[in-house]
Amino acid sequence: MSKPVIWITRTLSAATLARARRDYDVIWNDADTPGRAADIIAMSGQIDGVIPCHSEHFTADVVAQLDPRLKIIANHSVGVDHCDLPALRSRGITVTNTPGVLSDATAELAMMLMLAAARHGIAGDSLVRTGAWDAWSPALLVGKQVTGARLGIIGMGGVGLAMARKARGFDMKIHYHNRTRLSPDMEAGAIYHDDLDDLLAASDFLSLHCPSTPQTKGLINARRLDLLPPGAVLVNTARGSLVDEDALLAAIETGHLAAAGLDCFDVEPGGNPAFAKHRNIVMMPHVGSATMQTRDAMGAMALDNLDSFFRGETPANVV
Ligand code: 8YV
Repeated sequence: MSKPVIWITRTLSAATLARARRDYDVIWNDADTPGRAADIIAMSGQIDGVIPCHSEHFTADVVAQLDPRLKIIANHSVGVDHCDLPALRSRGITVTNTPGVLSDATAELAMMLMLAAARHGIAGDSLVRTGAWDAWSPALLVGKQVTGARLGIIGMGGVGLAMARKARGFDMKIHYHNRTRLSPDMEAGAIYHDDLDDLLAASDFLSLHCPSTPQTKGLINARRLDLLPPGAVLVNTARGSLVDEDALLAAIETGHLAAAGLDCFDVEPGGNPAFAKHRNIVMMPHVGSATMQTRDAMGAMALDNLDSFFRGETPANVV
């Protein structure tokens, strides 16, 4: 029997590509360029399944033009905001994601951004790197201590929980807001705020770990930034759409926010050029899950989902 044909849109890990080639007829975009709407539509007539990243956008318009041959979108991501799920459901196309396996890597990057933002990581690095470090003073680059500070987490799914675990190692006090309150076991002493505004008032540091949906677009706006204590630090490793970037810039410029650490932006790739002159905004190019171990695990999970589907079973991670 011939193998199902799958399209791998980007450069996944070597282990993922090897396993995919063993079990499927693979069309791999080795140029590693994002699949544009026209590519997705054209390719859909040649493939039974696809492993896309968040860089391939299955909008309602694209979905309406997909060839009926394409039966499964096995995402190499936990976020599915690049997929119009109602449109895909109405076409009977199965969609899966990769929850859990990227939680630690993403939380590690959030910790890195939080610490670098709190302790002037960019300003310090550039002072030494450029040879401009010509004096030392006890007043040099005095930052904000995380030990004993309150960390507010919005979204206590896999990544939020991993962030809480890591931050406890830094003796931070964990507060959180989530659609539903966790069991006492899972809370592990974290303080639940049913009302998001209450969480903000209790967050010396705020880290975002909720999905991007129409309801969470612009969640962190000027009013909500204002509710944070003066000198707070914002960290976003979730999605750029959660934050009103003009409001963030204003809060940095007035000094109400001491610093920010961002892995996600409204416009990707590219980011927000207006942030560049602020060395208290630490930026990374959407690489939260980019460790070798996690890339392998994400690829393996996407392939497990495809394997189940082509065996006629329901994949474990249908969204
Ligand atoms: C990935 C992500 O880098 O999983 C997600 O939702 O945003 C990132 O972890 C990306 O989607 C890789 O395919």
